[in-house]
Amino acid sequence: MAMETGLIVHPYMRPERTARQTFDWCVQQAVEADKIGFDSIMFSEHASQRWENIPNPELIIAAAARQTERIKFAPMAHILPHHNPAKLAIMVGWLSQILEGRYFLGVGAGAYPQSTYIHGIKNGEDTQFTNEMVRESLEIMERIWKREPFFYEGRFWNAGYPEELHGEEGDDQHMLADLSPWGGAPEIAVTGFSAKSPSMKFAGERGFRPMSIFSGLDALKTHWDTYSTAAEANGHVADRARYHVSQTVFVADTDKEAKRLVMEGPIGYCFERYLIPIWWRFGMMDGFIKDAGADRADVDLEWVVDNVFCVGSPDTVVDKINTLFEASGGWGTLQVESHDYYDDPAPWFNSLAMIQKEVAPKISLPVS
Ligand code: FMN
Repeated sequence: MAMETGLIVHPYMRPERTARQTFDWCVQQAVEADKIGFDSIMFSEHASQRWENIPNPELIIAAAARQTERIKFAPMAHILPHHNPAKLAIMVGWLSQILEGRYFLGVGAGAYPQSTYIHGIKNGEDTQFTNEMVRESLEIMERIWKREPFFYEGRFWNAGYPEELHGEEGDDQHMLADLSPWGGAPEIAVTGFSAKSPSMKFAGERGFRPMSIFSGLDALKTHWDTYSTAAEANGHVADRARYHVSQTVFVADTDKEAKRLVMEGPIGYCFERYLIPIWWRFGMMDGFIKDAGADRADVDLEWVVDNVFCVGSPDTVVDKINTLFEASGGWGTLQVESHDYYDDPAPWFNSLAMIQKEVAPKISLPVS
């Protein structure tokens, strides 16, 4: 089976973009990715970052639902400690019904401390309890989706589901709306990041779909080990075909042109000003330096483009991804990191089309 294609939209917009420009670019990408044949598109949820300015992925998903036909959507992820679980369960159920199954649900414990602070959790506090919040929130959501009567008084939230009463013939007041997800329950995905990722363990225990933010081969290997060990211990099959990994990928006709478009375009601009500092701050750069056997002093934008990204002609990108697959064991969906091509989408959409038509069909999971 060939690798599937996805987009992950954070969306890394230049700080001067308006909310309307960001919203339009996100919907435009969903429509184009659907036409090109991408399998999925995910929108992240961040309430604090100027460069990652989607606070409500569900609004973009709803807007794109009517203009797309095949592509599947996911919030990646709803940060569960930042939501009332009953409200979220109802919204997710309704949205997945609107999408008639083209929806899966990403859940997470948190990302940036500023966003967590906005939601009432102080910086510097031991935030381990946010993982407990995720478990409690999911338990509530799953019980609401079952539509059986309960009342739950939890550590963080109270919630319930009422009994459906029997009414008189011709009186519909007793009828409860069915806001459970399409098919009963959505497929759930979890993103892992740190070396000994509790998120990956949780995903494995529950048989959820795993996703890794690419931060070097060691992290990928430990993520899969953690996930598959927890999955097998709990009676789930750990299937690499369900595994999503996000990566920066850009394809053009030649290696030279692809590198120029990345270095001089929106991807280079974003990495210089935002993501290279973030990669240092969150330890991701150390993983890449180790993989390349490089020196910290060597690291600049060009080094990242040559050694970390998958950039080049279709043949070069096929080679780079196949090399990563052989070293890591591979994954089922390449989740391409989206960037701000709002002013000139053509190079970006050309790249996505080449990824779909000329790269993905040539990548298969290694036979184990
Ligand atoms: N999780 C997502 O699902 N989507 C994101 O956009 C996202 N952005 C993140 C950005 C940064 C800088 C960090 C540190 C984390 C981000 N996360 C995101 C959360 C991680 O994927 C992960 O769920 C969290 O860091 C806990 O990971 P762990 O259990 O592997 O330690």
